[in-house]
Amino acid sequence: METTTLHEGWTLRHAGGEVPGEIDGVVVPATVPGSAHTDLLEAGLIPDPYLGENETALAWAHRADWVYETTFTAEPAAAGERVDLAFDGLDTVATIMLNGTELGRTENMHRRYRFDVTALLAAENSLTVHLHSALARAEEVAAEVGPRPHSYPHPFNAIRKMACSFGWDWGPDLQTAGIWRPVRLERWQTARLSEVRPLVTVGPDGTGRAEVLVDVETAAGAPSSAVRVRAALTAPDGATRAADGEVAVRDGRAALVLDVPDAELWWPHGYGAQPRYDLAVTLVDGEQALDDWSRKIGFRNVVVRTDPDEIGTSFTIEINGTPIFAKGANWIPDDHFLTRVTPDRYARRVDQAIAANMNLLRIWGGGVYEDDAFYDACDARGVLVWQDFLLACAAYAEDEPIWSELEAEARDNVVRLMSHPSLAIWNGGNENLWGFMDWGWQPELDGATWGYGYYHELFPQVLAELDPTRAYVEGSPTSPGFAPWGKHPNDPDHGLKHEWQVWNQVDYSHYRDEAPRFVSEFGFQGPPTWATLTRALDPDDLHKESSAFLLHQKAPDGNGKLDRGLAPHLPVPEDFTDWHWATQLNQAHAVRFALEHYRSHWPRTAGAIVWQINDCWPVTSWAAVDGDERPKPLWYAMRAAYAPRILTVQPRDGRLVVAVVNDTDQPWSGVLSLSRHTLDGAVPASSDVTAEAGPRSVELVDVPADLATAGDPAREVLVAALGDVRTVHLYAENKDLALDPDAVTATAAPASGGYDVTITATSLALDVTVLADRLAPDAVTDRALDPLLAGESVTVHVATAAAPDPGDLTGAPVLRSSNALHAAVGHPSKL
Ligand code: BMA
Repeated sequence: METTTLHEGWTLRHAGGEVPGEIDGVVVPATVPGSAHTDLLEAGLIPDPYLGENETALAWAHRADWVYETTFTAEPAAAGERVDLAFDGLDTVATIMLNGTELGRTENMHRRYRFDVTALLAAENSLTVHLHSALARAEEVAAEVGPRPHSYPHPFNAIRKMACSFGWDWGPDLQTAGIWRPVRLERWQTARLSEVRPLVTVGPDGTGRAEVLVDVETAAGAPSSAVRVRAALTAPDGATRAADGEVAVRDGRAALVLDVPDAELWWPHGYGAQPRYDLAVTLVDGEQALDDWSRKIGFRNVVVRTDPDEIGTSFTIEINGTPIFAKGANWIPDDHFLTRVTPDRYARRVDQAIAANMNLLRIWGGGVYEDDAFYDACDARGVLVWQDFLLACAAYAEDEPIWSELEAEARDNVVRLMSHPSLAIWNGGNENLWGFMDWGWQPELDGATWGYGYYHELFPQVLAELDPTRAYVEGSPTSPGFAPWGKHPNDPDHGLKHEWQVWNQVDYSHYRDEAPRFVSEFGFQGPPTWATLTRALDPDDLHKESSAFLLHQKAPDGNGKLDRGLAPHLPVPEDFTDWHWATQLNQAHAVRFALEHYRSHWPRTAGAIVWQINDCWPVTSWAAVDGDERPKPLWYAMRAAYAPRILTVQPRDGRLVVAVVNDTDQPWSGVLSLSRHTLDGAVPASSDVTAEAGPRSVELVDVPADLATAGDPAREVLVAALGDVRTVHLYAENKDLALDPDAVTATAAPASGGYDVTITATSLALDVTVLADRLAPDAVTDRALDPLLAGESVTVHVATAAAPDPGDLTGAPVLRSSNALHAAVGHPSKL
């Protein structure tokens, strides 16, 4: 097999649809892989779609058609040689022409395509890809098959293009068009490996088993009897041969089994290491190698336990027989312009997940099946991947052309991704079962298909046939055994729950109303970091009612929900700078509140997947890491709440308890010290109790009566400490505390790679944070949201290559705490 990428010499030309004068008939150099938007941006013909109100100004692009064109030289096919033109991704409605002959038409960005061009290839070749408006095609298909209910204005459910291309409650309405994944020529003789499927499991005795199933495509007329498949596994040390084998290809297929006694097992982060074996597969004809394929695999078993119990039905992920508390976040495309997401960018995001103590990312169904680089990053670091099939927040027609596209896409991606040990769960889609039950679709559907056939039949059949080693769930949320008009898909006692009452309707304290079995979505909004916000908005637009700010706040009544969510908990400031900090902080508090509650209910609650880890542009959203890759205060709160060992004070059955949450393999025992502290450091009551939480378990320790309530809830906090883990529990809402607005003093000095800011509290200070990105856009701190008791200090390291004035790191608006918000509004106790 000889491969030549075709990424050079491309141009982009406008080919239809009403566009502004400067775009009409334009021809610009094009980047492949890429998109029309990024090419036009590069050519200086459109403004940056992510800034100000440019998104609105670019709405014309929804209906534009484009032509990508290149020429290339090639050797015409030799006798017996086959030449294929392979596209890994076309976005979306494409007509492909080689030397004036139409090769095919496509309308699914989630599939790979391959065309036999043996007879067409010449010395000089011209390749064109005509891209038609995906929105126009979606509208056409919707009219043909009959409209189906969907969220948001455009019928994204009628076309196999990333749903959030059409706008979402955190994403811009910019429909890209382009050749979004690599394109190449492949020349081969006799035969090639068309599909390699490793089924990787672990036997009861610890033997690792890789069953390698191979499909071979044979060039027309070529004999296949001498063609054989060899497979070899190299141990994680990179040198030792772990197993090998060789078999003949019969009827285009070959299967062999590689057994590795006492295999080193792959584990999620926090449970063990991530050893990976190199699997190399070679197709040979006698001694001549025809084609090869290699991937890193990992030995592990994945099961999701959905067992009836006295509460309802569990949903617990087990890896290698060990039940896991899933500490997760939902993943959306990391840049709306997908081709900007490099392997390094994926790695940075997955590193942030690991650094925040996560062990799972869920790829949400309105996005894409990501590049292999994403799953590689998760394989190497031990992040379990839960992959949605790409259907979200809509009813999907089960008619043609949609059914066949979904089947082809499912087959293609199940096979493409199955070598990755991190891939644990396939899921039918996002909120489509729930939408059918509760979102008023049924009168509109009037008996028409809505997608159940995909979730209940097609996807499980495809997985049973191609990759039965992963868990499958019909939808998120769902209750195991869900059937339309049967069990409600969002029942907290059965299977998966999306908790969206909080944020949309009720205060975050209501997270405690339920102890769901597994929460696969919940979250709370906050604005992006200041550096990201100010990159996107002009200074004049830096207030929450500006039309530019509101274009970057897509949630219905988003600001209203932010303000209503803030008022019960923190002082509500008028000034925008203070409001920005307060709403970021409230986001962090809300999610931490939920996570500590959920973790305290392990093993009843067996997972939490925060909506959402990342953003795809600068926007106010639920994300922990904003669109410019900067961690928001929420990220630090998640890191704390997902720490292997936490203490959290919770009401439980009318008592106050300390939940000693131990997500490690060692028991966690010792003297749990409990004390009431006044704001200025006196300790009116304290008590020591013995605590012992077994491995991977939670112990609830009653708080003695004289510590369960405060003498003065506005002036005291409860401090619980076990070993080096401590938590500070408030007896009253933060807004009702008599916090001293001037409780902290700080000094800053240059330190390796940046600055150290040492902050000291004269009386209780909460949520001490250095918002260093306000001074230097590259600045990141190693900690945030620290509580300091009277007299305590903390040193925050600010990593930056810039040289801000150290004095600016020691005061507002950079050095922040929740005390500062009391200063901003003037606390009642001070009036
Ligand atoms: C759920 C998700 C997303 C959405 C989020 C926030 O519906 O599945 O569709 O962005 O809530 O509203």
